[in-house]
Amino acid sequence: MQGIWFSELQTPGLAISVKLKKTLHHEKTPYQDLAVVETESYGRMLLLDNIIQTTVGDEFFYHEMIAHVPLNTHPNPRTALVIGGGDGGVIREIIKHPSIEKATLVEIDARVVANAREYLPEISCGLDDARVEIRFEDGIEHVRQMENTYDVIIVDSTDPIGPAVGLFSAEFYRNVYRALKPDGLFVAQTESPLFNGRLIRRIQRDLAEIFPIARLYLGTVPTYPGGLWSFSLGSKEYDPLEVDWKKAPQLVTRYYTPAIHQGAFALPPFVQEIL
Ligand code: AG3
Repeated sequence: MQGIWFSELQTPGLAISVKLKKTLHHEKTPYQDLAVVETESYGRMLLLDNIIQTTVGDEFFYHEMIAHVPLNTHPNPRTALVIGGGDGGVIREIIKHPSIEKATLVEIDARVVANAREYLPEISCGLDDARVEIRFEDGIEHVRQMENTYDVIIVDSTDPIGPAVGLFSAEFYRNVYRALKPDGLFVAQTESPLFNGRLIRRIQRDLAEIFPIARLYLGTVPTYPGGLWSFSLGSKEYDPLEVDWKKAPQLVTRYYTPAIHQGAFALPPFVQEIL
């Protein structure tokens, strides 16, 4: 292959390769290796420890699905918390909801936000909204300290390696439950159903023990391992399959629609088997 290619080793036997135009930025932050590159097919791309976090070309699949499913499940979400998500993509989607009064971003690495602001303006543009508060702290600690605070909590983490491991634990989910209002709900990105079945099964079982409603839904994300991605939802009261669509806000989106929302909970047999 001609030119310079970046490859992410997605599993020990599978890589995704993206042709690069140039490297815009590279640094070692206190937490991780960070790079922003310009790709030929997906536009700008954010890498953390050589793992694709997001690209300008396909970020909308992921950010719309992780944000609008929980926000439309709640009939009147006023306060939202994002853990991780320093690129700002989830925040950009959250503030499309007119009911939102405050969106808090808790990101451990300030350099992710700084670089997203500089190099990924299409994704980070919502961070300057007056309703947004950004805190550079550990999401696990933040949730431990909160009680009865948020309508919706969204965990937009990296893969469950290193510092993100705690964001996939039952103890963390119990703290999320406490940090939510009495009718609150939460969603986390939970990796590939094709390659991370055991992890997804364990998370769904943990959530079912903590929340009255625990569900799994799926969305396409072209640059993530397997191309099909999972999201796990825990809810105290509202069922994502019983949204009153007449009352839902009209959103300008590129992937998410009410029909996609409903359909995302239809699990193919190979996914039902892992649960
Ligand atoms: N959060 C990262 C999802 C995991 C991607 N994994 C992978 N490529 N191996 C996305 C951050 C976007 N806001």
